[in-house]
Amino acid sequence: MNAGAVTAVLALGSNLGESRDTLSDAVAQLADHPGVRLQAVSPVVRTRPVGGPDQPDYLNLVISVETDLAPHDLLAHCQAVENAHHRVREVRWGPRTLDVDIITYGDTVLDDETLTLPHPRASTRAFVLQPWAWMDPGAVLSGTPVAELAAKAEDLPGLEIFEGD
Ligand code: A4P
Ligand code: MG
Repeated sequence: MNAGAVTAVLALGSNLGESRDTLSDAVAQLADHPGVRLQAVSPVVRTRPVGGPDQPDYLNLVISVETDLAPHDLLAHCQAVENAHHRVREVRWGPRTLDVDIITYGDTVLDDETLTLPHPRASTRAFVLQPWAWMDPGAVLSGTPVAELAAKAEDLPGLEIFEGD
């Protein structure tokens, strides 16, 4: 790992359009930056929507990257990848072609107008926690094993590995 580089965990979700292709493209685009190196990719999971209006099931996955970018620069990069997929923000928690969230950035704890780290809702969401635990069985979030958090998450029933349509 480069001096000063940090490991970040990113969560991707899509429930509009060709979601499987969107997720693959987005992982490639996230890694296609001189300050970002892909370390690991989770299985793709099909998940029931959490919150928001009545909407289709999601495909979700998690990646870990080694990055030289500062937290807000990494957020800007994630948003540029979202925008490349014509994401339009209309309804909070509503359907989207692509959502990219920063779940953790090293051990950084931060809360300002544009960025909260760790992601404030990640610790209760199986659609983030379960693929993360499969990718990295030893992962810990704010002191608790991610696999333990996943087992308690209300949206765990109904989550399944996506093998393709
Ligand atoms: N922001 C603050 N902290 C972060 C962070 N750690 N990572 C700010 C990314 N963004 C962060 O996000 C709104 C603002 O959050 C951003 O401008 C950024 O400055 P957004 O992506 O524009 O809006 P959103 O995604 O609709 O809202 P939010 O609150 O991020 O929604 P969530 O919590 O991400 O939930 N169900 C399933 N099964 N699978 C899903 O993927 N996703 C959501 C979205 C709801 N239900 C879902 C899924
Ligand atoms: Mg988001």
